[in-house]
Amino acid sequence: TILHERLDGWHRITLNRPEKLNAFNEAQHVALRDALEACSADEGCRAVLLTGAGRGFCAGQDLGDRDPAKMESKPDLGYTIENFYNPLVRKLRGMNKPIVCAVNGVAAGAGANIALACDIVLAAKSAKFIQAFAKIALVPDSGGTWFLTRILGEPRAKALALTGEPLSAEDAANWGLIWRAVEDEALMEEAEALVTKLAHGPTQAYGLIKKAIHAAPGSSLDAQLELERELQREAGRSDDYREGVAAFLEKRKPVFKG
Ligand code: LHQ
Repeated sequence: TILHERLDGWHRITLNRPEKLNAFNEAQHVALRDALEACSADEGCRAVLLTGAGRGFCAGQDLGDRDPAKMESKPDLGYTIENFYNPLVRKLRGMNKPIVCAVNGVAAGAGANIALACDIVLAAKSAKFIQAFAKIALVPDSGGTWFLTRILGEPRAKALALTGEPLSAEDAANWGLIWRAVEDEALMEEAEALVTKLAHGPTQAYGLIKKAIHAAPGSSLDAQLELERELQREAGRSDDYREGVAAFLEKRKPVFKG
């Protein structure tokens, strides 16, 4: 259900059910969770690349898995959210190293919102982001209502969620929902270059940067200034800070150990 490659300083995780556009069943959830936990635990892993096999990134929940017509009682989707999607979004956001998402094709339903939970999102120009939920009478989940409203504001968030209309990668980039839309053929090369660069960066500082940025929308300026002070205190004690300054003064490239 997934491919997990341990590369030089970083790991690539590929959702791998291409015949279903990498829609999630429980096995894929468990495999992804295990892979992300392995990335967290591996000190040699300083960045993660998440992508999908085949022509799609992820079509959200595998709807074939749960045909309500075949169910005896009404389903409890809250169970699936609580046990699989919410922990996944928390894991992606909470990972103390950067996660790049290379959206290689359609990202629909929870698949779209899982991409948005990653730190830097690159998408192939042919990819589309679809809040498909309302089409099957559901509500955007996996943080969708939060990400869309925070990033785009109510008007666009509501229109995307209510209509389920696809958003092109280029519009997503122009709207500030993702980092960049790139030519399809260039996607993997660009994503690998980015994740390689991050894998050579000051990993601890990156973790602190994520923390600060995640806290910002819910904080007052005063609270955020205090948080920045504390995080800077921590960053300033790192070997990488010492190396960064030394390299600057010696006019050479820093060698960060993470
Ligand atoms: C699929 C799927 C899919 C199974 C394509 N499942 N097979 C949380 C908690 C619990 C329950 C419910 O949900 C959630 C969160 C959610 O994610 S809800 C949203 C679920 N996702 C969707 O509603 C998206 C459904 N898929 C689509 O609308 C289309 O497939 C998109 C727009 C993604 C792609 O369209 P096309 O490029 O035209 O491809 P296709 O529709 O022909 O799909 C290719 C194959 O993949 C096809 O199988 P087949 O055997 O006919 O070749 C699809 O049945 C299969 N597939 N998505 N979610």
